[in-house]
Amino acid sequence: MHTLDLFAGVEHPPGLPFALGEAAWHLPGFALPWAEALYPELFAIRAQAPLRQLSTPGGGRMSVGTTSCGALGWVSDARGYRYTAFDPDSGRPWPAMPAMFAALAGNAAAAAGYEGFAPDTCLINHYRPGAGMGLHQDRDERDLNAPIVSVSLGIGAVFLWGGHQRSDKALRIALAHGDVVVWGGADRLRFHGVMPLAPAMHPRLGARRINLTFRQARA
Ligand code: MD3
Ligand code: FE
Repeated sequence: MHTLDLFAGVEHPPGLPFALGEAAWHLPGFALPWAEALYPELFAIRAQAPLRQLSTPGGGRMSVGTTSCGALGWVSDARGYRYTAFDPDSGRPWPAMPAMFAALAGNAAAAAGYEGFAPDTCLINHYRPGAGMGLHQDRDERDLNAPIVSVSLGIGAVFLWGGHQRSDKALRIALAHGDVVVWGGADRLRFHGVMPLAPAMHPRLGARRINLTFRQARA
């Protein structure tokens, strides 16, 4: 499979890709060779653009802490969901996307059959035990043909993989540290979510799960 130029010689870890749908792939362990290199980048991003618990248009508050890197960042408030070029908390541009992040996302997309994936944003979701994400669609991006790449780090989660109606029954998929999910095409607008996390410990990240969601928001 694919090796990253920045990590020449690092083989793809074991784990066969699973098709979740006609255009969606679960790549178990794909990000494991990158994980150690991602931590300091994550630390630097959080220092420039601290995690925050966003308000939702419905009047609630996300249980997940979020921040972004890249040309754009995803934000939510009482007015709705959108991408911005500036972090509303600081007024500064979002931290640049580390080359390592873009390379991991591009390699994972290519492994799932999507060549030329060039994300302009990476949403960083930070879960503590008890945090979760209700069923929703990702539809704030301009080009809904571009795929999305999701990287899971830290403690495990149960991912809800739904259909095209909110009421469709959702499959439950265990996502572990290092797992990558890539989806596009006919699966791009599926409802999905994350069950509230059970208490657990990860040797490197402690009692937290970090999900990196790479998107082409404006491209
Ligand atoms: C959608 N984040 O931030 S993306 C989000 O784990 C979000 O933090 C989740 O959903 C998280 O909007 C997971 C993972 C994902 C995986 C497969 C999908 C989303 C999917 C398949 C179809 C549609
Ligand atoms: Fe989503």
